[in-house]
Amino acid sequence: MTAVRNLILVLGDQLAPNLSSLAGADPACDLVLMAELYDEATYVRHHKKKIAFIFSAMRHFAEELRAGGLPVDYVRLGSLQNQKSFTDQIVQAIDKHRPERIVVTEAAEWRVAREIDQWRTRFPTPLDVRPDRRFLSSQLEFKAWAEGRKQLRMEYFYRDMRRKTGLLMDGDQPLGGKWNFDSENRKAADVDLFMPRPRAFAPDAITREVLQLVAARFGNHFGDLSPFCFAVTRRDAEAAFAAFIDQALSKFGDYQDAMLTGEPFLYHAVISQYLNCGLLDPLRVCQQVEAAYREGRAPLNAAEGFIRQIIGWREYVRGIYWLKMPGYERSNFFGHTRPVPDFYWTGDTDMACIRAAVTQTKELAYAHHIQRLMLTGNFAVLAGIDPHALHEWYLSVYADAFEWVELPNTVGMSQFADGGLLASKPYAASGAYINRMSNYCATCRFDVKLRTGPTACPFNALYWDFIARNRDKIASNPRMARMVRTYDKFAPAEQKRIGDSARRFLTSL
Ligand code: FAD
Ligand code: DLZ
Ligand code: SF4
Repeated sequence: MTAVRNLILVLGDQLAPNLSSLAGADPACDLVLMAELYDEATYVRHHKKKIAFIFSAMRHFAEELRAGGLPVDYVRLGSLQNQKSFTDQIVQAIDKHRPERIVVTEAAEWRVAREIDQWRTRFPTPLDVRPDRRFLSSQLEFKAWAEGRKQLRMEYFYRDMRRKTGLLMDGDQPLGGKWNFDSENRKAADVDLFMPRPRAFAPDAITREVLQLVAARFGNHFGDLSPFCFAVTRRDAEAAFAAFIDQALSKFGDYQDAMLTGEPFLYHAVISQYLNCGLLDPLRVCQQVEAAYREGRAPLNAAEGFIRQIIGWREYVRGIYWLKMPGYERSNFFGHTRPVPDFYWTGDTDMACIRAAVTQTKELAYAHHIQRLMLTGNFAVLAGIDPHALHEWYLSVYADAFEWVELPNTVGMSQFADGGLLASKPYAASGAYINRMSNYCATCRFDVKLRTGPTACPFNALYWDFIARNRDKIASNPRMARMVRTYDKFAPAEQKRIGDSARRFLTSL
């Protein structure tokens, strides 16, 4: 190639052939640039498996583009051409290729979008930033939806998305007569000998090379590198999703909130890492789930529950992120300051539920939603952990963690640090909830039935202490007022025991 017309920068979470930056790309004069960057792998110390997943998926995507005829300048980490950051890499590429224009699909994260925006004034080369059409609601559409509303409740946004996509609709009415079947999705799981497992893929030569690179360069990051079982191509990610539809979707709804010892996946899809980096398309997976429902392969509560997570929650948290950034990442409604405890990294705690969540996070770079929300998230809000430090923890430990989706889930949903913009009440719960939804307590050193004392489940005293500590902030919330009244009915001696138990436990952290 002689003169480059468009230099198309494809980011590590943009591995989709229908990407807006690739539309109209001409193999004769356009060039794709992809780069494995030290700064991106370390701005938080990502789980080793997450780095390996992204690098390997990037390398496979570059091969896919080349097979389709597009030339790709793929810069491997540690190669001579390799720079530390997106900006340094672009400086070098402008110098090397002298493109007429730089084309990129808008970055999903505010940090990267801002970095790219600065190129407009820094470089004479024109910059064409295109919208990310993989999302069903654009940033502008969400802002228009949010404008003038007192409360930004997901449910109303979700109904609009159902109407917009036509998913599970019967004319202008929801199929089955109801928009939301969540009340049917709260069963506790039973031990099931036929529990499905997500499809596992043996590493090919490309992945094996990446695994060696990650072991050598990021060996001191959190998490186990092997076994590595993720899909790293579109074809395999689609096969993993097809297996979910066949084997797990029908129970997805019923057991969405359940937790079970030794069962890290239950009936979850385990596809967020594929959706978030572009290997799976959000609308397409929802259409496949609707088709499974219409063919009688899944009940409505499962199909609706699944589709709501994607066109509802996933789109909604992205909208909130772009509405509130920058600044949202420093929200701290309760003024919490405690550091993230060491056992969030080691799993070394007597609390069986937290130990299970952290251990599987270390092994798999995965925990399902209720483990994130009601175990590690719930513990953090009760223990008063700094939401920003916790946000960095979630952002680094999960293979699916990108700030646009992780931050609102952590700061808004799980920590209530935005004061109730996203969630209508804090997701704070005592041990009784965990005991109802899981079997962790059966093997725990602590007694879930006890409220105070050295053998009592720590969630119990922490829960009531949280209510007492934050009464001024939560008493006016209709969904929390009852808990404040219940605390007020405890005898003063019990209130003192609760405070002492909570303090003793927190001091021991
Ligand atoms: P399933 O339970 O099978 O759900 C199907 C899909 O729905 C998921 O793949 C995901 O794309 C979407 N989804 C479900 N719940 C949510 C949600 N609350 N927000 C956005 N999408 C959702 N999800 C991420 O993708 N990245 C994150 O970094 C992330 N961080 C989180 C941090 C906290 C504190 C909490 C409480 C939740 C977080 N989530 C995050 C949301 C959710 O936990 C994961 O999407 C889900 O566990 C992924 O597993 P799965 O694919 O098996 O999901
Ligand atoms: C998360 C990540 C990692 C670990 N590595 C890279 C990389 O080397 N190159 C790249 O282009 N993107 C990477 N990413 C994704 C980015 O950090 C970032 O999340 C997205 O570009 C979204 O803005
Ligand atoms: Fe967790 Fe408490 Fe149950 Fe132990 S007793 S598993 S700490 S909820």
